[in-house]
Formats: sequence, C-alpha cells, structure tokens
Amino acid sequence: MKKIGITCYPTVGGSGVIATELGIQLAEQGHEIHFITSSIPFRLNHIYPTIFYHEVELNHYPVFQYPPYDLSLASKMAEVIDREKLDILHVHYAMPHAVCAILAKEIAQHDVKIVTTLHGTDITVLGIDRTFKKMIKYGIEQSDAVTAVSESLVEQTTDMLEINKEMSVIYNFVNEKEYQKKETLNIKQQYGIQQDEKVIIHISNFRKVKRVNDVIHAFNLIQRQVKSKLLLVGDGPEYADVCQLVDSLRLQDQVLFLGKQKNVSDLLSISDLKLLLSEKESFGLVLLEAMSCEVPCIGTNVGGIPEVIRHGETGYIVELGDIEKTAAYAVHLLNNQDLLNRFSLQSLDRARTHFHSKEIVKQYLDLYDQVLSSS
Ligand code: GMT
Repeated sequence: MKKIGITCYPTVGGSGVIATELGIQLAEQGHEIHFITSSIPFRLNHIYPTIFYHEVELNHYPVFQYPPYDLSLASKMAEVIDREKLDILHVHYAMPHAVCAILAKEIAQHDVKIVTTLHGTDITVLGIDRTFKKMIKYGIEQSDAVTAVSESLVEQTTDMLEINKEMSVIYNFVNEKEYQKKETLNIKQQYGIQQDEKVIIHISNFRKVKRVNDVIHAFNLIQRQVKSKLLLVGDGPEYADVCQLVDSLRLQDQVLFLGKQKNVSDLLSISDLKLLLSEKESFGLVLLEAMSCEVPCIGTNVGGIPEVIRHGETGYIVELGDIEKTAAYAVHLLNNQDLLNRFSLQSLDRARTHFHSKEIVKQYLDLYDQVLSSS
C-alpha cells in the first residue's frame, strides 16, 4: 500500500477529472489517497474510507494584496507530507503545482517523491510567457518523474522549454462504468429531437482555443444535407458570441444550448457524432468520453487529437479551420448508417483497448514504483 498525495485544480476540467478518477481507482486498489486541493474535487461524490481531503485555505490578511494560493498550498503540502508520511506527491500541472510541491519537499522533514503530470495549458499557454518559462522548466526538471498526456505534448514541452528530461506519455482514461452507451429511452423526445434526426454534439469550456464558431459554421453546412440537431454542452467566455452567431445564421431551432451538464454520458448516448475543432488540445478527454459511449469524432490535426482519433476508422481528422471538409466528412458518415455503425463500434474498441483505465492506472503505479525504487 502506498500513501499518495494528489494536487489538481478540483473544478470542472479534464485535468481535475483525470486526477480525481486516478485517486478513486488507486484507492479501490488499496492505496491511501490524500487530496490536497482548494475545494473537494467535483467528481468525489461518494464516501471512500481510504480517500482523505485536505483543504488549502486562502489567507486574506490585509498585508497581502492578493491571497497567496501557491504559498498556502506549499505549506499545506509540507504539513500533509510530514503528518501522513506520503510516499508520492502527484501534482497535475507544472505551474504552479510542481513548483509548490518542490518547495514543500524542501520544507518537509519526511522524504517524498514528486511526480508531475503535464496537461497542456501550462505549456502551450503559460510556456509562451518568458517570465513563466523558467519557472515551469524548474518545476519539470526538479520533479522526480514527469508524465504528459500525449506524445505531442512531450514534443512541444521539449521544444518550447528546451527541456532535457525524460517524460513518459500516459494517456487520459475514462471511468468505463460511467462512460458507456446507455438506454436513453425518451431523452431525445424530452429535448424535442425527432427520432429520424441525427444528433451532433460539442462539449467544451467555450474558451477561444476550442473554436466553437467553427463548430457552428460546420453544422450550418451539415444541416442543409442531413436532418440534424446540434447539442452544445458547457459554458465559458465565448458563449455569448456563439449565441449571436447561431442567431445570425438563423439556426436557433436546430442548435440546443444545454450549458454545463453532469450526466454527459446520457447526452453522448443519444449522439451520432462529436465535433472538436480546437486550435490547441493536448489530448481531448471529451473525445475519449465520446468514443467510450460509441460516438465517432471529427477533430482537428492539432496537438494530441490525432493520437486519439484514428482517421477513417473511428472518425476523421481535418486541418484547423477547414469547415468545408469537416462538413463533408460529417455528411458522408451521417448519411451512411452502415459506416456510422462500424465507426461507432471501432470507437468503442479503441477506447477499451488503447485507453482502458486499468492499463492507464497501472502505468501510473509502475511509474510510482520506479521512482520509489530509484532512491
Ligand atoms: O481543455 C481545457 O481547457 C481544460 C484542460 C484542463 O486543464 O483540464 O484540459 C487539458 O487537460 C485535459 C486532461 O489531460 C486534456 O484532455 C485536454 O486536451 C487539455 N486541454 C488543452 O490542451 C486545451
């Protein structure tokens, strides 16, 4: 049994989902898990006797202009490392979590190993900033082991930060019990979708990098040839702009804005196709969630997306901004039920063979063993 600390951003988002699901699966295998986060991870909604939550409280002293999250986190990490005698502290995001973990390791008396997982945004967005660049590089190089969620992210990290450190690729995974195609009976009806209409879905946090407008433009072309509805799931900074575009294209009756949703697998279960046309995406956990529910995907030739979608087998890869091609592939697939059925089953098969949670969790455990035996 290992004692493992986990730090992540606990709110909705792929990295928080992966960190929490990993903690749950490790606990189910008999390990003791200590989440050190600013709030309870949103997926942690059951009682697990071997999962503990240590809250990072922010100090609002008048002397601080801003509450120092990073310092509060480092000091909580040091406290938990010593009190619980952690073997591993696994942090998600180099900036700031790896940097905090390294500081905590310096402060703590008990020896702990730091494992850092890179999810992308710290590298592809913050890594561009010269002031942060050195800090991220430090966080990565001082960690005992580093993982990234795709080959593409390893390459980008190596190039952008000139890092000379081994990084293992450990892909995203899903909880297969939750992400499977379900009997949805009347969900389509509840949303006013006719049985003969195809359902296209997009799920994201509506940040600029997700290019949701491209999804709308592609759908505009698709719906001229295929009787269909578009489900938009999520919320974020671009939401108002996207609403405006839908209005201006007069697509209000065909585009359903669902906002943030909890039971995404129910919505995936009524979907025929998923679109993810991002300009940055280190893996695209939402693609794997879709594939696991038998939904083929069309995604851009960006970041880790081509490592998830197999072009011509589980969906299609298009160049960034190529709306015509996206629509042409979608129409071809949606108009050919045999092909669609084949892609659905191939998607499920790929999700279950290449990205199965048991295998991915094992890869993390093997890495922990490697790090612990190298001391
Ligand atoms: O996609 C986001 O904006 C959220 C972000 C996060 O921090 O949760 O997701 C990143 O991590 C996920 C889990 O590893 C990946 O599946 C997403 O591709 C990655 N997002 C980006 O690279 C933009």
